[in-house]
Amino acid sequence: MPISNSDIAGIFDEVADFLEIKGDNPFRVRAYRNASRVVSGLSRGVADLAAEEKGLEGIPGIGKDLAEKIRTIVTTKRLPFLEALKKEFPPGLGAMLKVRGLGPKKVAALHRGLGIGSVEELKKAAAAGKVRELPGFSVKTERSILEEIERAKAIGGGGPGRFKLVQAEEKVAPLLGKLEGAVGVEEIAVAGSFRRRAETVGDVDILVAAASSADVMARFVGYDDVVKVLAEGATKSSVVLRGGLQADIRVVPPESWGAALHYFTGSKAHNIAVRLMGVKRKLKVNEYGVFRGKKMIAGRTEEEIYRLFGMPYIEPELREDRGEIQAALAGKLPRLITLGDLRGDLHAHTSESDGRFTALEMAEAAKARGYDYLAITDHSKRVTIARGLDAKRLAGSIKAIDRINAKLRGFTLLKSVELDILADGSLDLPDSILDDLDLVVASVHYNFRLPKEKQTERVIRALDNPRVNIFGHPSGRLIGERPPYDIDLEKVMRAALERGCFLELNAHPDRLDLDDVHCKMAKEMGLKLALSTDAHSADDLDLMRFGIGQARRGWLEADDVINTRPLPELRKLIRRR
Ligand code: DGT
Ligand code: CA
Ligand code: CA
Ligand code: ZN
Repeated sequence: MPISNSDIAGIFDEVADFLEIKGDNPFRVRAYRNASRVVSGLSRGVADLAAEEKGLEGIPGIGKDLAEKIRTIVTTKRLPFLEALKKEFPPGLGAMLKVRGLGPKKVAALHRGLGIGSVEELKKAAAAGKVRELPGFSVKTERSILEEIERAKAIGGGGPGRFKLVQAEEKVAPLLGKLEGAVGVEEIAVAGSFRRRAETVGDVDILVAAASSADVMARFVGYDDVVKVLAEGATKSSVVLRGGLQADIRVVPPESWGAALHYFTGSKAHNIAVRLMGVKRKLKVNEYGVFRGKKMIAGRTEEEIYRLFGMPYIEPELREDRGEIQAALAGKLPRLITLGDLRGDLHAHTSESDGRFTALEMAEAAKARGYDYLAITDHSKRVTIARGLDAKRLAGSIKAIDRINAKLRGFTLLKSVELDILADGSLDLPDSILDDLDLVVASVHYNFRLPKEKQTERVIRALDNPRVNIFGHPSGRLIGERPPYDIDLEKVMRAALERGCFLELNAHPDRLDLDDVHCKMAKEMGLKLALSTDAHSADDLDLMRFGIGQARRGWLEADDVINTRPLPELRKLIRRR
């Protein structure tokens, strides 16, 4: 299993952090940061390039020394240089870098000035009022350090111990490839939170049906990417993969496949609810099957188990004990949306702002995915770091899109913008230019710390403008990195419904914003959502699968999502005036 670009980028980032803590030459630090960025942006695997003569030397920003280090990482999966560097510091120092607001410089100051070497020690020192005495720190930074440590615990998702679904997918796909060919394997699936498409997973649970387990088990514990074997047995084992993700495997006899898949898919709450239904009928439900006394009466398939209890099949995304069992019994399960229901994507960036491809390239990529339309939503001027467009540049883009549309057959680029909502709820561009657009997505990118009431009013005021159609990434969270801003989303949803506009379900796996609970809330109040990728490259259009997972967790059907409509219907649906 070759090492991935993101693994290599992660190693370089770590080198840069530790060099900076050490006080090394800033140019050297920058070279590693730059290399990390370059490597993670490459569309080809660095491991492949390393195998070619001069393959690495052609990459901009990768000099001879870095190319050598990449070769070392690719062949040995380690970088002794980094390991030696880390040994110069206490082992808990790396975790301090993950506290938001603490960069290498602050961590270095805390380490040098107070001998702090871990998050625990930092928390104690901050609580004791010692941090404020360091040069460059204040009572305010001390307080925010304490808040951030607490917050990191509270977010959970993506934080210590949990991984985003996209990270788990990257690690699991090649591992499954390795296991699939094993002797005697009849079925293989990833169960657990991964199968339920939860936004983060604690570990991955691989389930195998096989008459004999020896080969598949040997392949699992012997897999290249395993850094630690936690437990090893004939039918179950656990390992830690490179990067820290834990994988569990269970091998079951084929006749128990359905029962085991049901059990290990969970959730635990759903399992308990089903088991209780069994208890009422004097049946035992476990991972081997459903039993009356010693006789197994169901368990080869999941459908068989649900049928036994008078229910149709319940999709994994619904299995959270949030009413799915009652709905199934009443014949009222939703017909969950699928990727194939979508006719277009309503949020995409191009190289005009912070995307990587032109509008034409994005159009071709969207068309190749079977879509009828794609909204080009580059940033507006306030978002300077993304080279946001002013009215004049946007007018230029509009003309360019008209020219592209004149050439495209059976596909339409929608003229749009991701319009920044300013602190007081006014909009970043004048109405006159917005009138020339097909659609406006408005989002918050700054002033996250307003009090809840102010934040809510701010957004609703933006929605008051009849040119606004969609409120983008409504909570502003970044999974595991940034909590939602304080906002009354229910109130915003009602306001959107009254005004004939929509909220976005941003499908990007770092956002998945709205969350599943708010998706369901929207559906129940009759508010439809726009399901969009926020693509910054052509490949990003494929991130839609994460949004579909989230939508399904939120019980959404095709009808609940506006971009399942053919273009003429979509146009009618979003018209406000
Ligand atoms: P995670 O890993 O924290 O993201 O969440 P899950 O749901 O993947 O949980 P995990 O890996 O601990 O266990 C996988 C499944 O196994 C879980 O969804 C349901 C089942 N399971 C685990 N422990 C129990 C239990 O104590 N009772 C029941 N009924 N099921 C359990
Ligand atoms: Ca799990
Ligand atoms: Ca597990
Ligand atoms: Zn965007």
